[in-house]
This record gives sequence, structure tokens and C-alpha cells, in this order.
Amino acid sequence: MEELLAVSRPVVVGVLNVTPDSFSDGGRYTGVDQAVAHALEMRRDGAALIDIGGESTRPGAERVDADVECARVLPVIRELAAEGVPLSIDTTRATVAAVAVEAGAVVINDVSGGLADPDMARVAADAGCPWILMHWRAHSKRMRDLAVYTDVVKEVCAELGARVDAALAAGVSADRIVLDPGLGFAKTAEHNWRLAARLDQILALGFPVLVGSSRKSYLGALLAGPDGPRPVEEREAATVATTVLAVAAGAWGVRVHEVRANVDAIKVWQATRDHR
Ligand code: PMM
Repeated sequence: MEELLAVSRPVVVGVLNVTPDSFSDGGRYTGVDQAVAHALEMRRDGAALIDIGGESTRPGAERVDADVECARVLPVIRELAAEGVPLSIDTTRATVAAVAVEAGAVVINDVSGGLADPDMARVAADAGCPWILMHWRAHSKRMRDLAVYTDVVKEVCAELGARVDAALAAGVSADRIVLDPGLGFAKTAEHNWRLAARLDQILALGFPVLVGSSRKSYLGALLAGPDGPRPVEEREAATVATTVLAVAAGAWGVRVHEVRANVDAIKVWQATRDHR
């Protein structure tokens, strides 16, 4: 995992939701064989890490029990780990993170940044693996009500800083921490744009930064036509644009559904940078 955090930046993280209800790919990869095949395809396309999640975090989503989450992710993690695929487990539950790491996941991606489960910091410290701490305020049912900020950039930085302090106090080493502004989580479109525009402020906290903008609804709203928001599967070009802007701003990585287009775009940015 050293190379993921240190050398091979920017990292493209491929999304693998083994859920029936995620907003973009819900229901498409619920069978183990389909999920494994899709992950291997994303690896071939250049994903450095595959992020596997068994609980939808879309606004308004119902929670599922930990055993359902485990039953969804573990068989897929075991098969992919056996193939040598680097995996992160996208969960807010410490028990799920612990068994996922035992099954072969090498990164914990916690959209609550350790807030949802007080045991997560200990599990991350014990595992000694990279821990992605995302900015979050509440589970899906309540997050819309909490999208209230006076200065979103300042408040997200302060709240992420508090999560970092809690992680360090629990024994997580600083060089295992990755931060994420949590686009779409307790944020309006305006909040997402402000955060995307001021990634430098998140980077100034001193940790690698992951950005998850892929196909999110603020892109659908930006591209809306007379029939309403642009459908999820037609937000790819906009996603690629956000990827280029994020890596140019210094992001460590991007979390995306369509790996190939985003890897291609990063190559274009890298080639241009290398010819300066
Ligand atoms: N977004 C989603 C889920 N997990 N993890 C991180 N670190 N950052 C994100 O922005 C993020 C995430 C929701 O999107 P999905 O339903 O497409 O997975």
C-alpha cells in the first residue's frame, strides 16, 4: 500500500457498489461473478484501487444490517484479494471494516470519517492500513437537513481537522490518513462547487485528498435540460472534467465509476504537465 499513498499519484479508485439501491450503479453488480468481472475490468482500465461498498449512502437511503453488508461484500473481497486486486472497504461500521480487512481489503474508506462508529478509529489503528476520512454529518436520512453552512470551506476543513485529531488520538498514524471533502454528503450543489473550487484549502490540512464527484447530482443539476436533471449515466464528460480539475489542483486521487475515461484524462493532464 505504500505506493498507493506515496508514489503513483494521482490514483484512480474504481467504484464497486454491491448494493441493489446505489444511485448510479445500484443493482448492476449484486451477483459475485458480475461484481468480480466488473472489478477486473476496472483494474484493466487502470484503477489502482477498487472501492467496494455493501450499503448505499445515497441521500434518503435506508440502512441495512451489518450482516447484510458483510454478506454482500465478503465473497467479492475474498475472490478479488485472491487475484491480487487492491481493495478498499466502503463502510461506516467498524465490525464490517475489521472483517473486510481480514478478508483482504487493504484500505478503509469511511464516509463518516469515524463519526458513525466510535470503534472505527481503533479498527483502523489496529489494521495499520490507510484510512480515508470523508467529511460527513449524518446518515443518509438526515443529511439533507444538515446541509447548512456559513462558510462551507472553512467548516468542512475544521470538521475534517477534528476527525484527524480523533484518529491520531486513537493511534492511527498520520501517514495512513487520506481526507475527502465528501461532495454530495450534507451539501447542496452550491456547497459542492465551493469545495471543488477550493480544494487547496483541504490540501492545506496536510494530507492526501481524495475527491468523489463521479456522476453526482450537482453535475446532473448543472447539465439539466427542459426535462430536468441530466440522467446519471449521461454525466460522464462532466465527471471527467472534475477529475482533471481535481488532479490539477493537487488531489491524491479520484473515486469514479467509469475508470477508463478518467484514466485517459489524467494521462493527458500528466503529459501536458511533463512538457512544461
Ligand atoms: N461517495 C459515495 C460513496 N462513497 N467514498 C468517498 N471516500 N468519497 C465519496 O465521495 C463517496 C464515497 C457515494 O457515491 P456512490 O453511490 O456512487 O458510491
